[in-house]
Amino acid sequence: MTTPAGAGPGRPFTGRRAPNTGPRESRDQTRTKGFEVASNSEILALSHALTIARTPGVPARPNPRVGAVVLDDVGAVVGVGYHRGAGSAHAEVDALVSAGDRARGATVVVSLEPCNHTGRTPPCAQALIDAGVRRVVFAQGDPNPVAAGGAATLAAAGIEVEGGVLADEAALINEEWTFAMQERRPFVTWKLATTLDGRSAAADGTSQWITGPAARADVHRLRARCDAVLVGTGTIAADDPRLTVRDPDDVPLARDEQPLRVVMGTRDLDSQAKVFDDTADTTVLATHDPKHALSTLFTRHRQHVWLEGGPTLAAAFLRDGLVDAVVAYVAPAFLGAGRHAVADLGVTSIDEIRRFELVEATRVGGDVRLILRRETAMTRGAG
Ligand code: AOF
Ligand code: ZN
Repeated sequence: MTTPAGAGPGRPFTGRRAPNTGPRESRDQTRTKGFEVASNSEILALSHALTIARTPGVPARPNPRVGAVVLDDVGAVVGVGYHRGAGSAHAEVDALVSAGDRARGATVVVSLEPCNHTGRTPPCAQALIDAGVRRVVFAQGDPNPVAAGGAATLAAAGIEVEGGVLADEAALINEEWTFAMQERRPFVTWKLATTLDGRSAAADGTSQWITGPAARADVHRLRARCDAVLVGTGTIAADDPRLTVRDPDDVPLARDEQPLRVVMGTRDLDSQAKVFDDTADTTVLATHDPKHALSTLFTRHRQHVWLEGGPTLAAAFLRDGLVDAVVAYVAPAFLGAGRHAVADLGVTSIDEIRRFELVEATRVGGDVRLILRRETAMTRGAG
């Protein structure tokens, strides 16, 4: 199977471009007098912190991946730390522990603005103040309103603070988390498998299999990176899918590692449907409104929805502009009749076409996988 560039462990497969990295004012506010820019050793330490943040095996959700480095006054590394997942120490605290007494008077370089809140752990801003650090350099401003404000707290305590250094690179480490925090809804990736003539089932409704085994294994790999798999009630009735993440031998991941299965719509469901088995958690959202479904999922701490269909649900999301990325598996095959991959979008004229930006085209077994992103003002002008 082809492993695409940009889809290796630790990199969001959907992304190339950094999302916005928080309000501009918060960056300017955090700059204190006398130190206009980060030094070379700080920038080097920051890129080290970004690498540590991506330590393999660290979960990408629900918390961001964060790395930190402690430098003494000649720029030598005296401590490193990273966050290992919700409930464990934040990166700054992990690095302070590793530096011990050498943290006093030191510079702490961290990939995310230190938090200001008591969540699962106490506020890092206070921990940095208590440790007696002299200076803090961070990359991404914290887009999470619950935790933000650490830079101002540090500055008020007399600590030099520099923010926004390598901010775009840092935001890419936690792309979907950043998006969800900023937009107050999960990032949506729509997955479809289609023939060249845009069909996802034959005239009699059969759809297994349009794409080959490599593409199907790829779906499971990418599905595992999301925290919710969303389908409409129509898909449950038509296909009775399991919607779990399974390995190539069809063995499912442990239940607590499975994305939440979400069925939306108001049609009655058979309680014996496979989606209600105990391989993974399942929730039913009795709504047809994509916006409503996404805001409900956001309140349930979902940050990345994998939208699997069917055509009516996909059309509803497309019409509302709520598809952020598309993963399309295209089989070199034709059906000529049968269910379309997407239902009516209300487009009657070519100037209303729903166009995306093509990010990647990769051969996967005997099929092609296209990765598309929402078109932005920047890419529209680029031609
Ligand atoms: C992390 N790791 O290294 C930093 C974080 O409620 P909590 O304790 O889980 O805090 C989570 C929030 O804290 C997170 O959304 C982010 O805004 C902030 N900083 N979080 O998980 C870290 N520095
Ligand atoms: Zn923190």
